Amino acid sequence: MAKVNENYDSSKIQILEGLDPVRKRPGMYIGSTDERGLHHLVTEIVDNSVDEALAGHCTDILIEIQRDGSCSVTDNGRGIPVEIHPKEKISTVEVVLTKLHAGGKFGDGGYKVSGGLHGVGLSVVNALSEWLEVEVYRDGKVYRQKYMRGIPMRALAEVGKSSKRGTKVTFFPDSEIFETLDFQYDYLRTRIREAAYLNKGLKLTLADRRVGREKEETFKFDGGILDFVEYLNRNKVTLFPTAIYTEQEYKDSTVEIALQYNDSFSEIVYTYANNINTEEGGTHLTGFRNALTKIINDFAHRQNIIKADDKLSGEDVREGLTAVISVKLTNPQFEGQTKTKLGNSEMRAYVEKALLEGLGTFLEENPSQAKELILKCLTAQRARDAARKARELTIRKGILESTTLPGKLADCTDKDPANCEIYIVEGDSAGGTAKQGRDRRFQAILPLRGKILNVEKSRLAKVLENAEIKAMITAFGCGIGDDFDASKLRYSRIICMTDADVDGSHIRILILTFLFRYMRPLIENGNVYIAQPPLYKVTKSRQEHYCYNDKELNDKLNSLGRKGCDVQRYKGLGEMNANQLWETTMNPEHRTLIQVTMDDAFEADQTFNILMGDLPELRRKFIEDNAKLVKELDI
Ligand code: 28F
Repeated sequence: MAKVNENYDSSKIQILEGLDPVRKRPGMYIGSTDERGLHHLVTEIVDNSVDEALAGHCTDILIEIQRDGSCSVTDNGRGIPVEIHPKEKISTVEVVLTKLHAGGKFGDGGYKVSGGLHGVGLSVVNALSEWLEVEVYRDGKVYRQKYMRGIPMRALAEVGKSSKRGTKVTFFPDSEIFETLDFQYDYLRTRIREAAYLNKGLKLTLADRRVGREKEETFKFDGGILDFVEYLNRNKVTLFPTAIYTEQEYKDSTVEIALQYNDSFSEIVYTYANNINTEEGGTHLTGFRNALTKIINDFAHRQNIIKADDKLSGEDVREGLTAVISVKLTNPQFEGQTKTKLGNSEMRAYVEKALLEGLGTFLEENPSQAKELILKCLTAQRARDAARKARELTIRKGILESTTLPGKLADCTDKDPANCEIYIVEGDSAGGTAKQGRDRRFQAILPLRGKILNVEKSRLAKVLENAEIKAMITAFGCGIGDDFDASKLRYSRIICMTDADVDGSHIRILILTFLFRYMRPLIENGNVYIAQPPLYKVTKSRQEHYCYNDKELNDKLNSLGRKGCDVQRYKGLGEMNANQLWETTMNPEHRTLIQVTMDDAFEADQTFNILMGDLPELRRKFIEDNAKLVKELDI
């Protein structure tokens, strides 16, 4: 466990400044003021409680979305100290809640944080809340203080007695700052579950207390990231029944690694530093990759499974790998575009040592499984060589560099990608209607005739033989996989337009799986959308009204009065004529598009895997359980 500075006392907090800058430029502190920024407030507070757990003083954290729309976080830690700050002459609680301060709990001075978006602490949340109430349970007493937009209404006061210990913060986000105040249970659920995996044994409970949305779940994983890896692989066929796990301490750092191979062709490696998702990787990831390749090759050579002059590549040893690397250190250096790349050079060696300890021992102690792993890597190497040859010999000459656009594509006249969009339309009839209804200046149409290939279970060479896939690659113009070049993308928006039925959802999932596996930056950059055709048409006295979900239908029927209303339920795009399709689904003035986001990539990955994987009983169950969700799936 990283050594947290135990005798950190309030005088050590270096007061930087008041909270005015936070309200002036909130994006500087929480990234944005949209839904992500709103939820960042919650994760900021939870991070404080997790820090208390890291320090060994907290075992339970409760997160509640209250009926009034406020959010509470309660921990059973030591409770924020209440004594009066020697210099500031206010309680330490008020210092923590009203001053932007440096000196997080990891080490002296250096923020424990990643790029300034993490660990900005309670004061930023306070500044951006219409109101915030803090309760401290400490020394048998209860203390309380209330704030409005970061301004204390009165000094911290003792309000009662209690044998409990800990801190509770309740806040109501400021509608002057945030575009939405509606907390999303599922968004918080993903983050809270992740925190439970990353802090083994820590119990986190999420409860939604809003009327009609009541729900409560508790997350506690005694296996920590070992459980995380097995969860990530839960819908996959794995090489070994349990994940390999190792935890090592070096000086004042902790390294945890969990890994498990599955039979897919993709690699999922999540890395964290002090519980922050280092999406841009860094020295811990480099160390892991170097060591993995070295350990597997050394073992394969020692066992004479591969010739001395032969070498498995990094890609070969990572095919089908699911791994989580979590390091905790006192002075993390975060670099990169979004400050989520770990820069500490010592972590490369620490992770290499930890993996050698963990995986090296496993291979020595389980020779038959080790041999299976080496053979799997050899298969990958051969397949990669075959794909490379195929690509070099034929395909490279073919679609990847071909300039002729697919025949089925009805291109737009504008050639500036920034203005243009392409609709991927299911079926020729809807494709024909879309071609008629569109605005040809900036809207291109690519009808997909057959089912596109399930890329989840196919190697690259096969994927590139599929006509529908080839058409998309050529039409988009940006290449795939390692050849992907976003600057060559011919459209700024790629819009999936499929029927609203389960078939349509399946086609959409196939398209999104292909994009997720072979053109992931399109999703990361927000280029991918899902069109929202209307579900109903309500006609009354020759007036046509379109409704996009059941709630809109009810509201429309109530406002029109149900008498004399004719309601048509759309089964597919083919039931609309060109003008209706334009007005309801393609006209930028009226249409609604869902942007496909990657907030929790591994959720998306899991969903793809359930639907695309080769555990049919699981796919059937998922669709049965989630038919509604699958229909409206917004990855
Ligand atoms: C719901 C959010 O914020 N929990 C927290 C603590 C505990 C201590 C602390 C926090 C040390 C002196 C600066 C207590 N006793 N939950 C939380 N729990 N902050 S925030 O100390 C703050 C620093 O002032 C704490 C001894 N050491 C630390």
